This record gives sequence, structure tokens and C-alpha cells, in this order.
Amino acid sequence: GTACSSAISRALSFKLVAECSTSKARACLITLPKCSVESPVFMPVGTKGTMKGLTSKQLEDIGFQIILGNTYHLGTNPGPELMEKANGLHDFMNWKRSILTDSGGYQMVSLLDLAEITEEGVKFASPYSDDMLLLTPERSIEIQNSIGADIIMQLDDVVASTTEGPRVEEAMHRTIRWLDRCITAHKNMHCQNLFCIVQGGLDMDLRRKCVEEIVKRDTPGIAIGGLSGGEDKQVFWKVVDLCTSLLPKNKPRYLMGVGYAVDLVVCSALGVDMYDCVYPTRTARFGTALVPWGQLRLKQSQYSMDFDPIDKNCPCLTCKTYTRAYLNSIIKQETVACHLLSIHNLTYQKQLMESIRKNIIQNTFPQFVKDFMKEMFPDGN
Ligand code: PRF
Ligand code: ZN
Repeated sequence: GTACSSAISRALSFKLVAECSTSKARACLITLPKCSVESPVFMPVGTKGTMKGLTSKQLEDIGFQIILGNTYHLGTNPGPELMEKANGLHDFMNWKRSILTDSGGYQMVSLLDLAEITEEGVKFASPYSDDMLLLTPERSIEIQNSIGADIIMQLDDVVASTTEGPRVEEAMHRTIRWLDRCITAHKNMHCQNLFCIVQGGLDMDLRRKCVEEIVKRDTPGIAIGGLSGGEDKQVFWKVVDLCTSLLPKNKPRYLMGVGYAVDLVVCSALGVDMYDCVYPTRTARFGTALVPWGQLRLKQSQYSMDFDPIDKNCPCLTCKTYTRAYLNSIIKQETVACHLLSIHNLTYQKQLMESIRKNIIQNTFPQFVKDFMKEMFPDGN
């Protein structure tokens, strides 16, 4: 795999900067090999300047300190050899700050419904050829070692959050067995941090058992997976609340696949430190802008004569340069509008996380939550 250049320091140091006195919210400093990360943090998905994706330069300008790197060459096209030749994903995409990669199985299971899960791993049809590929825990780690991200994820067995019965328990136990295989396979302990993932569906007992087991493995950080799949919000928040209550306080907690503003605020109050989601860029592609009072669907004709920016308080390039009317008029030539809306939506996410962090540090987080909710839900629901 892409070799580590240094074995001097630990690959992650974690500092609690401030704790809210009325909720479980915390502001932390997570120091990774390439860049420090201030949390709570939202990680955008860094694609290579495609339709909904922004360039590394644009993500850096918005101020992101860590992005999600694509594991976009799982096994093929052209494969890990490319990463070896490119000297890792940081150099390849010219991103000098931190990167996290996911293990790939979840993407395969959720994107291609042809995936089949066995004890060996996740079997799926290659998106590039007629081949069947088998992603084992060992293979996932080998690929992620070659990509060289600062944080890598274990392969986990994810079931839809609405699944009930023995399959949920099986997936939880298999996730722990796969964690052990990932730990054994991991070659770059001193420069890449392997995070484990809590599974167990919406079952409180399974979540409790899972946390108890994986915490023993003492990984540098812990993710909460298997949520945000259409389950009831109250139940979703309850599971997060339980997990954060059981997790060690001195390690980062990463809630996977969560990115709605209200969830970022609530889950930060519950003690989550890291998030990722395609939502802000995906919704940009559909012509929707995120604002503190909800969303603007800029395709609607009500904006065709509206000469205000998306949000007059937003510091982004799009809001400083263009009106709602202009965006409405170009939205059919998708690519440009999509980029401008992605810049705005990611700036909104970044600003929201900065506000959360600042208010935790200044011990004004409870009032911030009240103000946020009042603006987002003026009718109280
Ligand atoms: N596991 C992995 N990646 C994920 C998730 C998960 O559970 C989610 C939540 N459904 C998003 N991304 N490996
Ligand atoms: Zn803006």
C-alpha cells in the first residue's frame, strides 16, 4: 500500500475544547497527520469536479478541513495500482488537508441492490464490467491503505434501519467479526486511523451489546452506522442518544450518512462530533438551496423576478455574485447552476457547524438551539 513516511507520532490526537453545561454537546480538536479538524464537523463528499462535486480548491476556500474521499475504484477501473502510482488520494486530487474513506460495502449494498452478503464479505457485480467482485474486510482495508486517507472505516454489515428480526442481530455480530479482521489486516496503524462502526438497528439491547464489544478493540474513533434510512426521527435520535451515552468521552464519534440541518443540531447536542452526507450537493442538483428558514426551490417560477441573493447573510461566492432570478433562469443548463448551488449549500453546512461549535465554546448552545428551531420551524413543528 501507499507507505507512511513517519512513525514518530500517533495518527490521531483528540482534545476536548469545551463542553456544554446543559447538553452533551462538545467542541473538540481532532489532530490528524495532515491537518487539524475542529468539531462538530460536517464532511462533504469530495468527488473529482464532476457535476455535483466541487474542486479541491473550492472545498478548501469554503474552509473544510476534512472531506470524504471516494473509494471509487473498488477492485477495478483502474484499481489500487492507480493510487499507488499517484502516491495516494491526497496527491491525486491535490487536497492537502484531511480525508476519510468509507469501506465501500455500504455504498455497494445501497447503490447496487445486487449485492450479496456472506461471512466472507460483500459480493457485487462490478459497475465497470461483467465481473463479480468480492469485497472482504481484508480487501477493503488493502484498498483503503493504498488510498492513504487519514481516517479509514471498517467493513460493516449494514441492514436497512427498518429491518426487524434475527437479521439485525446477525449483522451486528458479523460487523464485530469483520472489525477484528480489519484490525488484523490494517498495515498503516501509525498514519491511518481505523474507525469501528456501531450497528444493531433500532434495537437498544443490540446497540448496547455492540458498543460494549467494539469499545474493547480500542480504535482511535468510533462511528454510529445503520441510521438515517427512513426510520422515525424520535427513534433515530434515541439510538444516537444511547450510543453517545455509552461511548468513551475521549474519542471522536462519527454519525454516518447524516446531514439535515436539524439532525446536525440535535445530534451535536447528543454529543456527536462528525457527520457526512450527500444531501447538500444532491439537493443542489435538484435546484434546491438550503437556508436558515428551510429550503428555496429555485426552479419555481416565484423566483424568476426575485433579485435578492439566496440568503443576504450568506458569505458564499454564489450569494455575493448572483440573484435568485439569475439562478432560476440558468437552472435548466444544469451544470453551472448545480455548481453554484453546491457552493452555497456547502457554505451553509460549514457556517452551521461553525455556529454550533462557537456557541458550545461560548456556553450559549442552548439558546442557539432555541433560535435555530424557531427560525427553521416557526409554527413549532
Ligand atoms: N455504514 C457505512 N457507511 C455508511 C453507513 C453505515 O451504516 C451509513 C448509514 N446508513 C452511511 N454511510 N460503512
Ligand atoms: Zn450563499
